[in-house]
Amino acid sequence: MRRVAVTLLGLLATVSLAWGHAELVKSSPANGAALKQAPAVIQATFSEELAKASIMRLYDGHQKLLASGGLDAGVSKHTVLKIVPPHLAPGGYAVQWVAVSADDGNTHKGSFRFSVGGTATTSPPPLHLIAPASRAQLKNPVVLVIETMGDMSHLTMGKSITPMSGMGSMGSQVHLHIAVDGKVFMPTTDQVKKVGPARYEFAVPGALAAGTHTIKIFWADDKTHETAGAPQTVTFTVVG
Ligand SMILES: [Cu+2]
Repeated sequence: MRRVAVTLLGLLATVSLAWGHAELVKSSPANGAALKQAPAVIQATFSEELAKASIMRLYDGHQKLLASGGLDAGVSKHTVLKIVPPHLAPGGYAVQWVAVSADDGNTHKGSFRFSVGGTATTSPPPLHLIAPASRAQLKNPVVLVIETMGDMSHLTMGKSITPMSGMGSMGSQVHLHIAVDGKVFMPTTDQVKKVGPARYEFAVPGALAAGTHTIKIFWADDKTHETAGAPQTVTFTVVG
């Protein structure tokens, strides 16, 4: 008698969904998704309420565990598993989930995959040195004109001190380096003046001695500060 009542309640609660099996309804990213930017959050929605023991794990392309997560506390119905991943570099990822049904403890496993970036979207935007012209004869101060379609406010060291840094720098992993005769400057956002739709000026600090100088500009990796894009080099002469 009691058993029948419980079963009926269960049926009512789960409506027409499969009994005792939490099925994956949808995920974000979707299975097979090719994302331009790394996801800030990974979520999987199931067909029924899950027990706390449910877990979801994120692996990189080398099967290395990157992060794990459980029930999404932000969703009142316990049907969503969530992972807040670290920043994901371009590559392929797999998410494995173990869904434990809240009602009967049945376990169901599965996985989905997605990828981040492609060469076209994750390599830094092209960088061009418009001025000084090669072999130009200049006077101090030497002002560089740089052309890039990239948003310089997200591509300079200054991004780390803006309040929106976490969001702003999400898609970029590089910052501008300017090497003057081998001495590297990492301009902050306010040291790179926007002078056109895709043009920026940078005034070389101090006065350069009369003679020949070489300037190299390039994107550098945010973590290693190593060259992350093709450098642009110009050699010019400062006349006294
Ligand atoms: Cu740097």
